[in-house]
This record gives sequence, structure tokens and C-alpha cells, in this order.
Amino acid sequence: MSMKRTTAAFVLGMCTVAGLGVSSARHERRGQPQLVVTLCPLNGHLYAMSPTPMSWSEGLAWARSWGGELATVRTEAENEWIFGAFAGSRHDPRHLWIGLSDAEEEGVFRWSSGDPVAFSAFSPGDPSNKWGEEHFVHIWSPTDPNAGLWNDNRDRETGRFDDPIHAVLEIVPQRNRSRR
Ligand SMILES: [Ca+2]
Repeated sequence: MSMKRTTAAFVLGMCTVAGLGVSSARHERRGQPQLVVTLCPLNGHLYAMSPTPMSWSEGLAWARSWGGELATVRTEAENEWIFGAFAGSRHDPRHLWIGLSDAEEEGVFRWSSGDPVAFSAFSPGDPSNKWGEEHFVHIWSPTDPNAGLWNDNRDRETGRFDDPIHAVLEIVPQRNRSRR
């Protein structure tokens, strides 16, 4: 077994078991469901999936209500990790909203976090802006031929094959400190 394969297996194992409740006072809400977050060992950021399908706009509001943002995807490895952690399976598939949108200016995609666009993973033919109405980006579900790649879509709760679209929240710990 190569060192590379060993490392990948270790990372996958950590991602699987690293679910933990956010316990800081900032995120605690008495009498309401706690946000269950998963630590990504690739970057030390915290991620969570919306409990129900929702539109991109609803997902952004939900993420910000928890002090986060819709996920900003910076690398192929982060994209693959998010897909593996939250997209389910072919038997329980979910599309996943990420923070990318060109709603403000057609053709100019920006992250809701304000971070620079340093990586993209659109599927062949996308962004298509079908009917001039697709301004919000999700990761294709496991049932799609382009599973794991990105599509621009309308601000809606379901995608191709009527698979639900859930939002992915990202919290960057110590965002305001020098640690990246
Ligand atoms: Ca599209």
C-alpha cells in the first residue's frame, strides 16, 4: 500500500467520524435544534447541510443565521470532500448548493463569502444560464451523469431527476485571525 493511499484512507475515516455539535455560545440556541457540523481535516473548516431542501437564497439566509456562509470551494479536494460528506448516494441523492452565483452580474460568478474565485468545476455545457434564469450554482447529485461537478440553476428546491437541493454551510474558524 502506498503512502498516498494510506493518507487518503485516514482522511476519509476522520471525515466520517468527525460530526460534532457546535458548542460555542455564539451558535447556541436554547429550545431549537443544534447545528450539527462536520470538521473537514483538509482545511480545518466546519461544514453542515441544511436539514431540508431549500432554494439558494433560503440556503444563504440559513447559513448566515448560523454565522456561516454557503460553502466556498477552493480546491478539487475540498469539492470532493463536500460531495462525499453530504451528497448522499444513488439511493438517497442530494444536489448541494454552494455559495457561487452570478445573480448580480450575468456571467460574472462570485462567492457569497466575498472570497476570490480561484477554482471552478462546472460540468460540460455549464454554466448554461438556461432560459436566462440560472444564476445559482450547485453540485450535481450522485444520480447525475455529472455527479460531483457544478451546474447553474434557478433559485429552487429541487434539481434534475427531482432530486432535492440542500444547502451546504461553511464556517471558517478564526476567520479574523492570521491563521488561514
Ligand atoms: Ca445549467
